[in-house]
Amino acid sequence: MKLFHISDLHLGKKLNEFSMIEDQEFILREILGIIDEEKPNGVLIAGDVYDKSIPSEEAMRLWDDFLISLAAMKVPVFAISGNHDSAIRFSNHGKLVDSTGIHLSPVYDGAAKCFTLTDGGITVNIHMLPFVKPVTVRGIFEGEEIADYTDACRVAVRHMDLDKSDKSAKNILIAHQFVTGAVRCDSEEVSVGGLDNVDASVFDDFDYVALGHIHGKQTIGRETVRYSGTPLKYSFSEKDHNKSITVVNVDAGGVSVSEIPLKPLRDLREIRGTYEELTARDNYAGTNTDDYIHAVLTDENDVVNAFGKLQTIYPNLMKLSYDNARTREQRDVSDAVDVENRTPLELFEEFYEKQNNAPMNKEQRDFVIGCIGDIWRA
Ligand SMILES: [Mn+2]
Repeated sequence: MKLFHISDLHLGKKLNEFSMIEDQEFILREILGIIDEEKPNGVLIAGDVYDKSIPSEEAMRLWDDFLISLAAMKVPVFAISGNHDSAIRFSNHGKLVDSTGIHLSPVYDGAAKCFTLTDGGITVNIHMLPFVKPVTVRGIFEGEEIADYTDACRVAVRHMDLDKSDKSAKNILIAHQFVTGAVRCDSEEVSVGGLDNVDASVFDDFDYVALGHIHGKQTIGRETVRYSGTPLKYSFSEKDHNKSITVVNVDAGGVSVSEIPLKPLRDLREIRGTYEELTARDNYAGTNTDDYIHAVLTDENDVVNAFGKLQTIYPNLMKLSYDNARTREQRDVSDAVDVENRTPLELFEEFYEKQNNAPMNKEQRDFVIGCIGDIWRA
């Protein structure tokens, strides 16, 4: 049996004020194409379908189209809500669409939905636990001691219908939590105080844990506790990520994992060099200049209107920064001493050098001398 595991679609997300909707529509079509080719027995979607608890109309349309296509292909879908989703909006019409093979986690009420798939003598139980907070679980199981996220998940798992008597049946959990040890990146929401982590031991009874929440794909402890990561790069900290679908292969021997790479419409990448280098045709010809770009200029002096000029080559330039002596070392620009005994030029030279980590050149020095002369005369 073969299942696809994806998560964190963040439909409707904007990045540096750029709408990603076209990129998201493209990647969902890619995923549908791969599903059509590979014919998995089911698709697990581990939360954060939407970027906002009140999703945009465009985002809702994308999700609707995606589910309709999957239902038409008769591929069962198991999707849970994440911390970015509104559990109630996400599960709207959930019971109604169950019959189409599209299974959406309802608002957590103490019972995790469970479905059984069988194929070629393999039985898999799929347990769906939407994103939960301690306060949610505490409100349902009042007698239980729940101090943190680990307790909340442990109690939620203990109340699941987990039949371990049938040794041949495999149990899979879909969850959306921050499991201790996971490596974060910049596009995730960090909870205040960072106390949202869950100990992986809570999931020991599952043969595979399909996780969402962390945006870089990774396994935690064992190969079968895994984040699939986002299908697209959602921050420049992910520039070196290779996004993919996680494929969960279940056979009599156990569960193993492989990947199918995903190729985006536009990549998100960093380019680095002097302004002259980045604008030289030889250096950008043959690259996809429509990609989302973070340009790092290494010029020692700021280039006037560099952003606007670079945009004429890289229309989707998102971010511009400098890597030079000034930005590499942030010295303290403290008060000047012995002010009375030094000329205005000397004081300005010291200030300039402290701020830029480099002395003024001849041209700049002459310019300052001119300015000081003008001020003196005025
Ligand atoms: Mn997320």
